[in-house]
Formats: sequence, structure tokens, C-alpha cells
Amino acid sequence: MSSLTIRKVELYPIAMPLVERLGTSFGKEPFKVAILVQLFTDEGIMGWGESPAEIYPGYAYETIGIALHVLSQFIIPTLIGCTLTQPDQIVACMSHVRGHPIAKHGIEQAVYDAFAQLHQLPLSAYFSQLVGEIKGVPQTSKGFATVGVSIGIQDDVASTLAIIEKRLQQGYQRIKLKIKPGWDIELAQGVRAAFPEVMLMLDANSAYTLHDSEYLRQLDDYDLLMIEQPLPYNDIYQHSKLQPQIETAICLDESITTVDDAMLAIELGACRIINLKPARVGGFTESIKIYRFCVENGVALWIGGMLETGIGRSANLAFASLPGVTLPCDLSATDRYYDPDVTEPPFVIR
Ligand code: OSB
Ligand code: MG
Repeated sequence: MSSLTIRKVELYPIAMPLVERLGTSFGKEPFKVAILVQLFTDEGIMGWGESPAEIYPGYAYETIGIALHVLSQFIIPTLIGCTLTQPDQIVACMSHVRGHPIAKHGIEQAVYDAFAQLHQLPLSAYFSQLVGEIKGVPQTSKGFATVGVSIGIQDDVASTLAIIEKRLQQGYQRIKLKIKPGWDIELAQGVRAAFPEVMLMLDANSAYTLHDSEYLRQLDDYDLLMIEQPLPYNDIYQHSKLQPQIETAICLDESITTVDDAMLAIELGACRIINLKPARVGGFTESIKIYRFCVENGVALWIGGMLETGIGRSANLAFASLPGVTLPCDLSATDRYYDPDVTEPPFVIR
């Protein structure tokens, strides 16, 4: 039997400048922070992971300080000496800590990376093997992922158009624009007029309430692929009231933290699309469950990101290569985020 025993876990909190900061409805992080995780095993295999916790508790409650505290004080001490025969067993090893999915994801990613190495498979092939068959279809990696880019709130529509032009030339297949009240309808109108064909979506990061449903309905005129997380970050019910009132598909990001959330959201009609962000759901074990649920039920999904460094992004890319991931993912090339990144060679779009 092949197993891995955890010997040591090292954390590297890092901070690096962003090539372009991302302005959202909840603010703008000054630079990129993350905790890189190095997991050593008795078998001599070392796995890498990344907890993409941020500076401010704006997108998630887990700041980098909280994640470091929880990992070093409560999670890592209990992991030393744990023997795993399957990567998903790491979930039970961390279940004494409630919540803190972004922190746990860093450990999870390192465990999946180590197991892929143990089985001598690239992570993409290892994920395919773990997902197995769905409805008789083997989940063999596509060998690629289609990607889009997330563009922050700018000063005016003209400068947004210039950025979109540049991103389209670079090969991005979908444009996602961050919105907030007052930076929404005119923006969509201006972008649609300039780029009638582009695959366009908006991400509100919870900036509206159900009272805005009439207002949000105006967005139906701009042929949007979806609107991401219009209502509160922890809500599913109100989204289920909003979705029937607008034609644009709602995609949930913040609200989906487990496969149960995804099942509830789909059953209530709160969204038609799911942004599966591995760090937000606590890692690849829950990600595989959400992936299976979506593919089994014909729910469109894509892989989101948290401006991960090359370490976190490489695993997200491997997951995004699964065949059921049909919509473009937030997985931009290195030069969109960093100069240089922590990994080599850089990620490029082909
Ligand atoms: O809401 O999808 C989001 C980045 C950090 C936190 C939340 C979000 C984002 C992005 C960018 O939109 C995604 C990426 O390019 O990694
Ligand atoms: Mg989002």
C-alpha cells in the first residue's frame, strides 16, 4: 500500500507587487500576499501549496494574519506524524478546526501535489483519475484550459476599453469586469457598444441588495455571460428571489463554500453557473465533490482564482483542465499579475 506520512510543514508568508491592482466593490489590496506551504513526508516527497489569504477581510474573513495563526497554532501541530493513504484523508486531520478554508487549502494543495508525485502523475492526470467516470464518461484532462481575465474598477469607461483591447489582443477569451453601484449599467453599455461580440461578464462581489432587482434587470440588454455574486456574500435565498427576475445568469462565488451550498443554490434556482474557487471551498477534496455535482447535473462551472502566485495557479490550472470545466477560467498569464512570479517558467497564453 502506498502512503505518505507528514514529517514537517513549513510556511512562507510572502508579499509581492502586482503588475495591476484589482479594484473591487469592497476595495483594493495594495499588493499580493500569500502563504506558501511546503509539506515534507517521511517518504522523501515534498509537496507545495498556497493559501491565497489577503490583507483585508474584504472578500473573505481570513486575512493572512489569521491564516498564519490558525495554520501554525492549530492545524500543523496535529498533522505531524499523520499517515495518509488517500489525499482526501487530510480533511479529517484538519476537521477539529472549524472553517478557515483558505488556510486549509494551502495544506490540501500540498497533499494533492505530494500524492500526484507518489503516483508519478502530473497533477492534471491525478485529478482526472480521482474524479473517475461520470455518467460513463472518463474525466480525462483536456490538456488545456480556456482562460479569461478579471479587470478591476477603473476611473472611466474609456480607460476600461483600452485595457479590454489589450487583453483581447493577448488572447483572453472572456472579459470579467468588476462592478459596484454607479459603475455598472453605463460600463456594460459602453463595453458592449465597443465590443459587440466579446464574451463579457460582471462581478459585483456582493455590492447590491434584492431591492436593486429592477435596476439590475437593465443589465439584461447587454448579452452578458453571467453576473457574479450580486447579493450578500453569505446568501443563497435572496439570490433565488433575484434569479427569476433577471434574464442574465447569476453565478455564485462567495456564497458557495461547500457542495451542500452548491446543491441548495441549484435546487432553489439561486444561480445557473458556479464559480468553483478551490481556496474558497477549502481545497481540492471539496472541489472534486462540487465538480462531480455540477457535471452530473449539467450545471455550468468554471474555475475562479484569488490572484494566486504560480504555485496556487498551477494546481488551479490542472483542475481547470478537467473536461467538465466548460467556461473560461480566471487563470491569467504571469504577466497579468507579477513581474517576476515565484515560479519559472512563466505562464503564457497560447
Ligand atoms: O471575486 O473572483 C473574485 C480575486 C481575489 C478575490 C476575489 C476575486 C478575485 C478575482 C480575480 O476576480 C481572479 C484571478 O484572476 O485570480
Ligand atoms: Mg468573484
